[in-house]
Amino acid sequence: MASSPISRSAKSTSTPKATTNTTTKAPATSKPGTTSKSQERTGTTSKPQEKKPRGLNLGDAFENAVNKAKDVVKTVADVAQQATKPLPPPKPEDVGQFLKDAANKAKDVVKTVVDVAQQATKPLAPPKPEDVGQFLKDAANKALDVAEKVVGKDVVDNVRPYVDKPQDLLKAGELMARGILVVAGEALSDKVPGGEALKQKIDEAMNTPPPAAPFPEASSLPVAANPPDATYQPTSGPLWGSGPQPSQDVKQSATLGDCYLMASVASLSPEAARDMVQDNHDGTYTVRLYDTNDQGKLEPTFVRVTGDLPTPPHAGYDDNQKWVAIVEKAAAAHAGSYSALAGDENTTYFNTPTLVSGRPTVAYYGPATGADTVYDRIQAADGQGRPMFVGTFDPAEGTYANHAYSVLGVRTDESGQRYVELRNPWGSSEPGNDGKNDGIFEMKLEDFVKNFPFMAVAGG
Ligand SMILES: [Ca+2]
Repeated sequence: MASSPISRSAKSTSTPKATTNTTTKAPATSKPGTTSKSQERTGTTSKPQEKKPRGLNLGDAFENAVNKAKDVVKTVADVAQQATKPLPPPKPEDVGQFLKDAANKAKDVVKTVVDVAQQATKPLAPPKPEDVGQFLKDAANKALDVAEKVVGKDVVDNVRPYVDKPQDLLKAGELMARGILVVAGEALSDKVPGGEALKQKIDEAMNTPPPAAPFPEASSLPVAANPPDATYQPTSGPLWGSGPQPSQDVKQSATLGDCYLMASVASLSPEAARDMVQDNHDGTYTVRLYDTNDQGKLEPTFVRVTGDLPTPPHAGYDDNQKWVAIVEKAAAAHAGSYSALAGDENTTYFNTPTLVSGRPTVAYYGPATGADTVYDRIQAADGQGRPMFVGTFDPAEGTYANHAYSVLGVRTDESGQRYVELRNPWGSSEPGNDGKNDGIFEMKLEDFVKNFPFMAVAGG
């Protein structure tokens, strides 16, 4: 089980195979902001985990389990405190920071629960491991009692069955994390004090355009160094070709697991895509991204890159257009490396709709948010060209596990059946047979909520 819902790269495309150096995880050393994010996350993790010798005796195991269980309760209690503390007067830009904090804490919960699960499932010697199992079960139930006050009974009820199966606590941790992300969504509104205010902030954020951000003169921007974890070749093709058509142009390759970024880019409107890249006509391009600064305020950042692109390619490009590969290169330069874009535990992947649109990202847990709200939110976001993606954990209905898909829109047919339109960022490999293997496919709304419980939407 992967720790991230979205880390899969394309299995098979027309692009060359990955080489070792392009997929090796590299530390993001050249971008202080990226480093500090992972440090923050590490810093909020409850306590350093002790290295344990082989052949634990029950006393040590029990004591460790108690400590870990306490950490679970403490972490969940921290989340509860964070979620229920009085909210300041509405400022849409603060929502992004709140989401980031909530998600980081959720990740900490997952990590702690995973640690507990590992402790619970590894063979214990000497006897009576069932005592430890029972203790862990009780501890998990206590933690869930706390979580229930934060995210609501309906969410926690999804998790409780896993408590009886310690080997599935990892799954429980993931579910809980996704549930806690609902704290940043609408399910919070009628469950905890301050929820209604947060919902208002989300509504405001949804309707607030990104900050105005005209491109600066190219000559005023330094040219960013090529991200270090690729080899490059010069390119001469046009930036746009006949496009942009994001839902056709994006072709995630087999060489990089940045599906969440590619899925977000593919769900941009053509106008938004054209508006985020400027051809400087000197062999360089300026890409406008958005990130939060040290004060948690969302602001534009302009990254100027050359037209040299990785070989073998990451995002696909050809002689007709290369804007997607340019955006990907700028995002990699911003993150410090291409590998920093891959969906691993050091990636704030859910925030990519914000990165490319300038709007705060709201994460939904569909089963708790409800199909009607999910439908309405997709429809509203699509109408405003706001990017969205969904992440999978398990393979279902012909989709891949640990992968991100663009959400392109919704429709209702004559019989009242509602559908969601999705796209695999590979630009191929879709479930069903709609006559065109372009990655775009439809799914019934009820199946969508079931199969894609986690949805990230720019601006909610
Ligand atoms: Ca299709």
